[in-house]
Amino acid sequence: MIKTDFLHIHPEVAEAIKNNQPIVALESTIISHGMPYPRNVETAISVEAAVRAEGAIPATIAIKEGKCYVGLTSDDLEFFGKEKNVWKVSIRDMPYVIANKLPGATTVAATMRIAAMAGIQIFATGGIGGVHRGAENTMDISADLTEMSSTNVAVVSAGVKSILDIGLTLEYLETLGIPVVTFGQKEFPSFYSRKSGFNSPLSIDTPSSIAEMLQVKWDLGLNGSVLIANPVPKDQEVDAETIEGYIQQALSASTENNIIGKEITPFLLKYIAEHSKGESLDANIALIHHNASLAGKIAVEMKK
Ligand code: PSU
Ligand code: MN
Repeated sequence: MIKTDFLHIHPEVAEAIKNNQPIVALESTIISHGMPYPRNVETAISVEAAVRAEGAIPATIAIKEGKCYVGLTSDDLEFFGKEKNVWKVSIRDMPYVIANKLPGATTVAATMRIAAMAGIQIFATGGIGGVHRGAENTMDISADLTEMSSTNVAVVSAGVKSILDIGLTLEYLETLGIPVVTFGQKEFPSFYSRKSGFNSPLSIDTPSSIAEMLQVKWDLGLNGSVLIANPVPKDQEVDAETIEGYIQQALSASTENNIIGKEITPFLLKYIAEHSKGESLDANIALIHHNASLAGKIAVEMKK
């Protein structure tokens, strides 16, 4: 039995839970370790507004003072965007960071778990972690995937970033029994690009049909997530070859600098953002808004 004293639910979110209103969870690693200050804080605020615009309540999730916070204040968002000593918290980091009352930004995995503790069923982010290039040697597979195999929170992302091995990530999602649905097109998207070269296992065109599928999955007792891949808007796409160039450089730099473990993903993201002169950052922000809107629509449909 989970001790609920580890949960701190923002009053607005608590009210929404009580009234069975639609809620969308949002992560904080993206704020603390995925984007530079101050655009990270501006984005965190505007993404919450995108959820509200669909008629749902946003619940940004992070860890502080020994508790899992579900719903943050604007001061919290500023803190998590600005503060340098914020832990990147995946599942395995939760007990240490909570026991020691450290500030922690939650990854997709930890955000999902905390959302589930609060009874939230849908979550929007930019990109999920997955199977890294070279994982056949490094075994670097994000805990986001294993978490998605067991926790009943659907995830809207812009597909999988090509810092990962997209083909292996799709294979692993299949192994774990996680349905992958692309919204509105047949091809699985690769974050900055609407293309990836891989067909999406499933494709659905309406938020209501996605909501129905989620309901059926969980009514069947099939635990775990559904990955809802939402292609970046056409006018915000970054050319796949341009990005591949930055990714190759970033991967070489990570090898040269001996970056391993939980540091790899933030290192690659930072490298690409710094070297692509803001183009990738603009696309990143646009697609997070786009994902938050879709998650809001699905959350609203799920409550009908
Ligand atoms: N991919 C992105 N942006 C991100 C992340 C991944 O394009 O901000 C973050 C998410 O929080 C994700 C985490 O859950 O990185 C995965 O980290 P790791 O690969 O160490 O599991
Ligand atoms: Mn890893």
